Formats: sequence, structure tokens, C-alpha cells
Amino acid sequence: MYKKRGISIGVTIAFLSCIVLFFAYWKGGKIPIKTPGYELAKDPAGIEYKFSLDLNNDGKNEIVKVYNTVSDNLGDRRGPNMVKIFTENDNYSKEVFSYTGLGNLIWGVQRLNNLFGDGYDAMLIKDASYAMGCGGTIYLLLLTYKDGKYTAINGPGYPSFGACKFAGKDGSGNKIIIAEPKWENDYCCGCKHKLQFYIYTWDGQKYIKTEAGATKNKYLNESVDEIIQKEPSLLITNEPTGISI
Ligand SMILES: [Ca+2]
Repeated sequence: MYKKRGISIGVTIAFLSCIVLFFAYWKGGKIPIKTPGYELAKDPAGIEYKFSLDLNNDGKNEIVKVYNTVSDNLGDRRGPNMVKIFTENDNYSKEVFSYTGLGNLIWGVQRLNNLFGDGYDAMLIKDASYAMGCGGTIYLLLLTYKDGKYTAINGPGYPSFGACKFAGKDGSGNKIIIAEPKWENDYCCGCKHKLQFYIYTWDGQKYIKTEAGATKNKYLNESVDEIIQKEPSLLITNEPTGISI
């Protein structure tokens, strides 16, 4: 009898504690989202990569947050990077999508309007793999809404001394031009180098890679447009490209 009463008092106290905690969160603000070992990634100016935009075109904004692993030292970041989407109102955040990338450093994040020409905006996350050496690899991760759900599309990757451009119709992401540094005997890290061009075409599911031309001259920090202006034959391939430059 006493034991039973003890148990029911215990259950009641636990239940009441839950209610008190719930109201504490309710009054105190948003329920914290825990990502152990991770922190919000920041741009070089120290601004957090946190964006509010309507990815699924339902008239309400989602919050996109980009995380990297906690470390004071760039070389110690182990990765992988992570991106999450939350729906949010005044009192709570709810995680609706999460994706783990490949790299350990965020090279940049950018909002792109109507990236695939389907009316949905996208976030471009430059998910970079970087060690304390000469350069790294940048993977283009595209976060958008397709076929009724949030999705992360793995775009091409390229060495950090290369360049990229969205070059589908009206600048859409249906084509991406990638310029990769071309290794030669006299290649030196951080010096001018020749570049091999590739065209990546979105087939509705994935990007298909096609080899284009290689530069005759050497470049260092020029954009894809600047290089093509100097060597227009670079984009000639055996297939019709539909590229808009
Ligand atoms: Ca929305």
C-alpha cells in the first residue's frame, strides 16, 4: 500500500517536472537544438552561416544553418561539415532536414535564386576538404527542394586553385563549368598554372561530367568568364552544351 503510494507520488512529481520544464522553455525562448561537437560555421568576418528563406515555396521561411566541428585551430578540424533545415516560429525550432557533407571547412555559403529554373531557391555550400598544406578540395553542395522534399545535391568538386561557374540557361545550375589546375612538370603550388575545363550537366538525378578543352596559357586567380574570354575555344566538346556565357 505505502509502496504503491510512493510510486504514484514519484510518477506525479516526474510528470509535474516535465510540465514545469516545458513551460520554462516555452517562456524562456526556443528549445535549444543540440549538435554535440559542432558549432555554427562563420564567414571570415565572423558572421554565422544562418539563413532565413522559403525553400519549399509554402510562404513561410525555413532556417538553414551550416555547422563545422568545434576547433580553435583550422588544421584540427576533423569534419565532416553538416547542414540542417529548421522550421521555426516564435517558440520552437523543429529540424526537418539534415545532411552531412564531405569536408572539414566551409569555403563559403550563398543563396541562389531559382537555381534549377524550377522556381525553387537553393543554398550553395562550398564544402571544403582542407589540410594544412597547399590548397584543398571544394565540393559544391546544393540544398534545395525537389519532388516534394528537401534535398542535398552533390555537385562537382575541384581543387581550390580552380574555378567554377553556373552556366545553364540564364545562369541556372543545370550546367556547371569547372576549371581544374592541370598538373605539369613545372607545376608549383600557388603559381600560375594551366587549367583543364569540364562541363557538368544535370540529368534530373545527378551531374554528368564531360571533358572540354585545356588552356594554352597559365592563370592564377581569373574567373571562368575571364579565362573563356581569352581562350573561347575551351568549351568546344563533342556534344551540344547549351551553355550560356
Ligand atoms: Ca517554407
